[in-house]
Order: sequence, then C-alpha cells, then structure tokens
Amino acid sequence: MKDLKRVSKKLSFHLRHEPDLLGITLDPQGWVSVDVLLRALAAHGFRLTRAELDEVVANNDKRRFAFDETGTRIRASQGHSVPVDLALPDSVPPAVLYHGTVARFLDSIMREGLNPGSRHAVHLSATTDTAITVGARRGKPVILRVDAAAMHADGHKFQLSANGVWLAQAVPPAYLTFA
Ligand code: HQG
Repeated sequence: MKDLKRVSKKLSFHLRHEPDLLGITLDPQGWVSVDVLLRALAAHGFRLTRAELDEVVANNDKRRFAFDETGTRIRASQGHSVPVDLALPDSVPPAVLYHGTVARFLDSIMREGLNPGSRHAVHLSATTDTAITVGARRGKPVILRVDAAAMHADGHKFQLSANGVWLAQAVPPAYLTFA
C-alpha cells in the first residue's frame, strides 16, 4: 500500500487548491468523478487503485475526503482555497468553539478578528485539544475562545463540515477571548 500520508497530501493539494495542475475540474460543490481523478493521477505518474483510494478515504487521520452517496464522486470535506460552495446546511454551534493559532498573529487577529485568509472559511474546533494541534502546526500554540453562542444569537452562520470542523465566514474580535 502506498504511504497514506503522501496520498492524502497529494489529494488535498489537488482537491482543495490546484485541480488545474492535475487537469481536472471540480464542480461547484467541489466534487470530481473518482474515475476522472484516478485517470488524471495516473496520467501524472501517480498510480492509485480504487481500493487504495477507498483505504485513504476510510483511514485518513482527519477524514479529509468524502465520497458522494453513490460512491462515484469524491471531494475534500473542507480546507479549499478554490471557490466552492460545499452546500452545507447552517447548524447551531456549541456555545463555545476554539481556534488554535500562534502569538505572532495575535495583534492582527485581535484587531481584525479571524478571517479565512486563502481558505473559504475560518476553521474552528469543538475542543481545545484539536485547537492545540491546529495551532502547533505553526509553533507554540495559542488557543482563542470563540463565543459561538453570542455569534449565533447575533445572526452569524455556522456550518459543520463532514469531518467535524466548524466553519464560519469570519469571527469579529468582540467574540474572541483567550482560552
Ligand atoms: C491566522 C489544517 C492574522 C489563523 C488544520 C491561522 C485545520 C490570522 C492562519 C485547517 C487572522 C490561517 C485550518 C488575522 C486568522 N490576522 N492571522 N486577522 N485570522 N489568522 O491554515 O485554522 O491538515 O488557513 O490563526 O488542522 O490554521 O489541512 O487555517 O493561523 O483544520 O486538513 O491565519 O488546516 O487541516 O491558516 O487551519 P490556515 P488554520 P488539514
């Protein structure tokens, strides 16, 4: 079996950020046919069987990818920088959500709030453990507490991705405190 992490990184790159570089087109909700994807990967020297793809989708540490209900299409569940409408329903968030970041971003975050940067949404976590892992990707993690109950009461929309990430368009600074 191919290295799962290597396959996951390759799929993330093309299904979230650079479909063009693989010669594939994502539909408006981010889906692409599994056959088309496997053929495009093979054409670029990255041979992957359907069974191997199934294993990556099933065993991926963050369940980053999902098949549609027919199993014929695949997409990344979140994290895109290409414009997609995941068509996720709005959901009522837990009263408190967390965001893991690092100290060097704090001045800007406390001034502007959390913004999605190059991604299509701000990623928020239901637990401090997950937020610590997210922040630790960039250095010593700093955990911010998001008053999601107040945001929701004030009309801000939240969606829950298929892999348990809470998504929001932005988090104004008034809803942020240190966890
Ligand atoms: C920061 C990974 C300055 C924000 C993870 C973060 C996650 C600001 C960075 C997922 C800011 C954006 C997403 C502002 C936000 N001023 N900095 N106003 N607002 N930031 O990678 O949340 O492995 O786009 O704090 O595990 O770190 O890819 O977002 O540090 O789930 O599946 O700007 O990516 O998942 O960074 O991570 P990112 P993120 P995967």
